[in-house]
Amino acid sequence: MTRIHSTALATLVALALGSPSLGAPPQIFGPEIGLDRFMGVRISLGDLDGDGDIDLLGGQEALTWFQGRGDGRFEGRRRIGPQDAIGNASASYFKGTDMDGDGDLDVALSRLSFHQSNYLAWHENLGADGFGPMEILVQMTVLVRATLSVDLNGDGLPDFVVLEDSGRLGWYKNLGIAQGQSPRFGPFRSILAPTVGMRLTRAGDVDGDGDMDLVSLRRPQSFQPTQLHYSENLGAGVFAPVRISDSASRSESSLALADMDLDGDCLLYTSPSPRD
Ligand SMILES: [Ca+2]
Ligand SMILES: [Ca+2]
Ligand SMILES: [Ca+2]
Ligand SMILES: [Ca+2]
Repeated sequence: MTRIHSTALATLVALALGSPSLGAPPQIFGPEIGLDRFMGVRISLGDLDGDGDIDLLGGQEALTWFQGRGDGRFEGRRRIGPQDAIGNASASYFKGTDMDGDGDLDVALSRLSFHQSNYLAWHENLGADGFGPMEILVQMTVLVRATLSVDLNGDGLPDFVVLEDSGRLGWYKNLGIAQGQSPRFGPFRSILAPTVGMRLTRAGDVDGDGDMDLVSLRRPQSFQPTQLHYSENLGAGVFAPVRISDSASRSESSLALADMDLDGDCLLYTSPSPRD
């Protein structure tokens, strides 16, 4: 993996190219701890039951979660949502996040398909009663490549970021919740015009000013190098014109933004395509 500091796009781009000054990453993780009885390919972490330790949300045939024991191990596989409700199988994206602002982690998810309708949805956290049935929040009429749940306007309510198949990037604002109802969402707000070759988008406070910015991975053609598209959040979900790194020397297939060393910097991690 390539580790990229976030303080300036120039730095970000330089490090994406594999700057020799980077050196080896610090050894910060202990030995691997196995997860029994779980074959899911994607996970999300969060304190779903509010007991102070991290639980594990995983996607397999349906969304399930494991209660954290507080020692890095997990137990008690449980399904998200009732057995007889509309299924969340094949969720393309899922994350434990407080969609309704009541203090507990709900599950935000999306389902993306070339053959069926695309939607953004949630399962409400009902406390001791588990999670409610899946409820669709936004029905989308275009093909969508990727989604994220993140608060872009700083009001404490997670919004949805959507990267459409056309390469158009935008977001749906979480308008909050009326008593006993699901969160309402505003109309699509465009951030980037349709752009060929957009692959995925990640969110993080790249410039350290307290709001969530967006970094997207673009590969215009299969034989061309990858670009990073940086969209700076100017506040309240208004974005500056995109800034592009156009000189990546190799292809990248994945991207993550996180403060892994907890020093307040948002770091950007990329990894090359397995074919390169
Ligand atoms: Ca927990
Ligand atoms: Ca909640
Ligand atoms: Ca918000
Ligand atoms: Ca920011």
